[in-house]
Amino acid sequence: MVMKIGKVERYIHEKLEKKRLHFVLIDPDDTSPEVAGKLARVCEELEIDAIMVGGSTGAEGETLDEVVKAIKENYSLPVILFPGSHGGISKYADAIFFMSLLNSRNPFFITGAQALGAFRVKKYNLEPIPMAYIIVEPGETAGWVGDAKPIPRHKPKIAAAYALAGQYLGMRLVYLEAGSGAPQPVPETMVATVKKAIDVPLIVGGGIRSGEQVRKLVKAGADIIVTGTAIESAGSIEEARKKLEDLRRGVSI
Ligand code: 1GP
Repeated sequence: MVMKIGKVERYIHEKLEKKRLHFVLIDPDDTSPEVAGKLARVCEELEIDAIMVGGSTGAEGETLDEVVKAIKENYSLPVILFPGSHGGISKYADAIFFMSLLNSRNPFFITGAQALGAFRVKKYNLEPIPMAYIIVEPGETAGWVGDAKPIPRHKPKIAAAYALAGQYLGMRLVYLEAGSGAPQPVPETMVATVKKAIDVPLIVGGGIRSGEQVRKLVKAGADIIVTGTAIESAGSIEEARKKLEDLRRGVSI
């Protein structure tokens, strides 16, 4: 049997033929459905390429469903789940990053949660997109919760080895994660070393707060940039819009 890639993954690949992408992460644990809906409307207007929904703590059940529904009502591009474990599955999303935290010390985050969630993904007809998830220092909450052995910031080769292993294990995306709210993003040298080692698209997230940082990471080789806190922490929807415009400019350079 030949595996077919799904609609959302095809959309990502087709867009990447033309430009680098910017995904916005909304964490249902920090964002009410009402605010999520408003942020999604801004993402729609600015043509943000996709919205990811998830988090390491509390992004589950009704809280998650209501936020995904509010986003779907205001946003026409893909809504992709970014689960912290098998709890982070919602039938209202379009796709799910079916991710394995490759540098976890705990097999639960490498294959355990995936086994517990697999049949629900099938039942809900969610498009699974296999993704290697690699946590870099400091790793923040995702690193602590996921029991990661975070890649030292000055060891880009270790990150590249994990990324290539992920690709050889069949994962079709690699995500380098500094952790939500990290003081600094993943170092550019690490992004460049990983990009050189792999053939699948490279996602970079955690601690990215300005268009200038986005520009540098894209220049280093990031294909997709993820930002969450920068928008979540904006004082108003108008401020969030300005922040998004700034971040987005970095991707288009
Ligand atoms: C976290 O990489 C994402 O999983 C986004 O991080 O909240 O720091 O933008 P920020």
